[in-house]
Amino acid sequence: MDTIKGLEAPSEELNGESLRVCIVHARWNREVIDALVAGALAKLHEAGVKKENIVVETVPGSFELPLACSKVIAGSHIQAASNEADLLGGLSFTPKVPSRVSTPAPVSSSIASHSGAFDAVIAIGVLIKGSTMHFEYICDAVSHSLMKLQVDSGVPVIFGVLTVLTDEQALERAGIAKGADKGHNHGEDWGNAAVEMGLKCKRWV
Ligand code: DLZ
Repeated sequence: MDTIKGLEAPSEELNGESLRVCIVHARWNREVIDALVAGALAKLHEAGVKKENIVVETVPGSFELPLACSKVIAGSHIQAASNEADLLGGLSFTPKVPSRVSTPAPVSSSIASHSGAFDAVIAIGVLIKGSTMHFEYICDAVSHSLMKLQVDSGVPVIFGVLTVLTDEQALERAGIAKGADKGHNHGEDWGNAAVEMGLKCKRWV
């Protein structure tokens, strides 16, 4: 036996057609990020999550993920985008909100809160260790903050942050390694985890 590691499939079939999911991803190490986001999206679609109920937001680096996810969960990003449109001269703005959320369009800045807009959030980042302690600090801060956010908010926040020592490890975990063995795309697992946790947390309220 080579390894005992890995994720066993859930015992029930998971139908994500009622779910609204937000992916928030960093832009550092973009090649790997893009593969991971594509893997997560593929599994969301496969599970039946509707295209119009999936929102993708980006932030600069992994360090920004916890705050962005907390804003997305609170619905504040919709308000912010609306204000941005006002600042741009009142351009008509259609918010990126899943269609089941009752939001009039175009949005006005009177919208106070969209709490409950998403059933699950997937935070995706790629942290590759360098020669300083930067990596350790960010890994620690981000993982703790994302865990706290999901426990405090009750909304599943899927930990889609690769914390790896080398570029090769990052490529392998995104299924795009250079050799014959491409590795495994962990983004797919995160998509599946979002569907499973989104459904279970709806049931467990
Ligand atoms: C600064 C930095 C470094 C050195 N490395 C990474 C990385 O490997 N992955 C990542 O997502 N972000 C990195 N960042 C950027 C920080 O996450 C953050 O965006 C900046 O420190 C600004 O807050």
